[in-house]
Amino acid sequence: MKQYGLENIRNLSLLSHCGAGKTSLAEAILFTGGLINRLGKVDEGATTSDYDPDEIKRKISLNLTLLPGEWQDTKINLIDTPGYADFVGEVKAAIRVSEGAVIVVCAASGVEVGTEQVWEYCDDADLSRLILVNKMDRDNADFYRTVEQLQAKFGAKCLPLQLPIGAQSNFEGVVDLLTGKAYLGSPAKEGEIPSSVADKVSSFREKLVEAIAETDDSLIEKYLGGEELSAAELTDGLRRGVVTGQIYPVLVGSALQNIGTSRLLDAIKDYLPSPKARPVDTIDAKQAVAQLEPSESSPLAALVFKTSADPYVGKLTYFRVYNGTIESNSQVWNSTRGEVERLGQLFILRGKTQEPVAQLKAGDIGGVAKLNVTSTGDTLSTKEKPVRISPIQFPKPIFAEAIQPKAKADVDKLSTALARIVEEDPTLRVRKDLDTGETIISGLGDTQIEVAADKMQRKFGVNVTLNLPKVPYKETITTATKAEYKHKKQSGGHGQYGHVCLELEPLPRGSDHEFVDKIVGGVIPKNYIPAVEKGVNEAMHEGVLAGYPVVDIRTTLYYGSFHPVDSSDICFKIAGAQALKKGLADGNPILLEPIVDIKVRVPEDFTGDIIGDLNAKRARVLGMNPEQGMNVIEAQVPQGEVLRYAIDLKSITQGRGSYTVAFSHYEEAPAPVTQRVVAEKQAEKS
Ligand SMILES: Nc1nc2c(ncn2[C@@H]2O[C@H](COP(=O)(O)OP(=O)(O)OP(=O)(O)O)[C@@H](O)[C@H]2O)c(=O)[nH]1
Ligand SMILES: [Mg+2]
Repeated sequence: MKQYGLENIRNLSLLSHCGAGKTSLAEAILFTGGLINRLGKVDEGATTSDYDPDEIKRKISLNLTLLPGEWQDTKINLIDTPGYADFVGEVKAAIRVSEGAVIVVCAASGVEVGTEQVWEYCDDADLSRLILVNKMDRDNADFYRTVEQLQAKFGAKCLPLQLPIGAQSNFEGVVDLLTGKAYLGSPAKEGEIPSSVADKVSSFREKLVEAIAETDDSLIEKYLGGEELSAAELTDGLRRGVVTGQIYPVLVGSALQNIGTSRLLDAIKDYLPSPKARPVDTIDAKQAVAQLEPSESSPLAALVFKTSADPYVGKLTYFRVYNGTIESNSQVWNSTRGEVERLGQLFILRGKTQEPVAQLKAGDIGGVAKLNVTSTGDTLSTKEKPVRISPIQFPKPIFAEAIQPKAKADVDKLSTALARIVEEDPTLRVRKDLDTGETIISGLGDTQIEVAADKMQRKFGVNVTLNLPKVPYKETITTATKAEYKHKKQSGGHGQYGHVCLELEPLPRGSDHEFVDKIVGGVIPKNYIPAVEKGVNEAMHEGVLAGYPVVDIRTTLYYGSFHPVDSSDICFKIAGAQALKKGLADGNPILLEPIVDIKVRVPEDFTGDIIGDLNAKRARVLGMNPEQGMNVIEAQVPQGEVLRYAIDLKSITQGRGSYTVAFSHYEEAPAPVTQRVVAEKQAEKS
């Protein structure tokens, strides 16, 4: 593939609700551009974009895929993205390196939750948009109904640039309102507009021309004066309208039948902005934001937006060049880390294929293998001008599972595999829970974590099981109590002797544990006191109720005795531990459960359902704040009730809600919870 200048590149993401046909459309685009000679199908696991074995298995996209192509002297860097909500991290990364987007909408399902979501992301990133109403060949497909929905949701700026010829099993082609021509069949043949759509054409063309005229003062004057706008004026005006976000042209087609694809490519080339139109934000050491004008002659500035782990090739790094040129077999400066990075051969990536290139210039996207210091979000630049491009904002994890190696052989490999998986997906985190001892993997949903587990198996040969994390319960006592323990053994020669008396008192929640030494008159010599404390502290790790750590207690050592020959540290440690256990059993122990602060953000009409569900989960609703058609509900809820909240919320709101949780405090668990937890612990033991 030849080198293209800034003006002749289009970087764009395909975005939609899941299953609207992005991957099929990408395949049709590659086929139409002559890059593949067979139109692969998602259902047969044969597309260029969904090449990953996990994608083939699930028949959905899981990763962003680069699919560069050429169309009439323009390089089109197409990025296919997943529609499934768990993989929104990939969507965010793709959007970050795009100037434009094609929003794909299913002609039968219309505007869906995912459509609204990607629209919001495009608003945030200020992306220019084309809308493609896809699947016009499907039963129940309706272009005009879909356009009405688009306008109702996203405004009158969503204006048809094309109209369909026929629909459902009679869908034959598209009419372009600006060229005034029909494009029929696949590959498209130009023809006259059929009489069946002719009357619609003039009214929709009028609306579009008016909107184009409104993008420019001289055009609107001409238009209002009754003059015809020239073809060039219309194209230029529409480009201006798209680039500035004044117009979102609506196109139509069928990815599966490959109808409308070449006209879509024309529209991408003609109307979506080039990299030149979009300066990128940079930050300095003080986080101050500045803008970087895209230019081929400036020093290098490239953003790493994805890292993938290949068990054979190793690490593969995807980057987007904003300024200057990046060369194969060169050295660059990783300005995020402040370190030199050595580059090997650069590639253009298309699905799983890698085409070697000597260099890539500003505006373009490529990849390189086996980098040492670089990870996702880093900027590659020059040491002389070490700019840092604002990194991608990834969503924070909300759903956690405990991950365990299946067999002994998996134990050693687990941590390396986890590290690689997390490097590949910045929306996944791994941590060790110090209370429960479990390794916790967290992300955006259960499917994402299952896919990660599959990947660990396939790529790194590690078999794991996933479970909901254990709830870190704690125990305490409710009444003050005294306990005595004498550890005494006389077995031949040297005996053992340690004797302590403890007083246990409950403390307020959140006090943890205090140990007080009130020994007077040396009834226990000073040098044995630390051993008693150690014994007490160790025994606190495991309560008498269900084996959970004990907190919120003051333990006072007030009396005891010793033996001049038989006493030792170990004897006093045992005595301390045993006395504590006795005291705990006598102090009316209770179970404490962790309570989290939860903030749920949902469209207003779901408020009632959300509150009902939270009440059923024993939550205390603290307040509600309306925020632009959304309602933010704040509550406190036992952690054990919301381990699966990511899944529950998705099903209550069809994916329209989001939430955050943060640990708040511990509270006494109600009797049924205590009984269940104690029974579970006993079952575990026996
Ligand atoms: N009838 C019809 N079916 C289509 C069309 N485009 C896609 N499909 C089917 O719709 C299903 C989903 O298509 P994909 O291309 O995987 O959709 P996607 O948007 O990439 O899906 P995700 O990546 O999972 O979000 C598949 O069964 C396709 O064969 C179309 O134009 N017409
Ligand atoms: Mg897909």
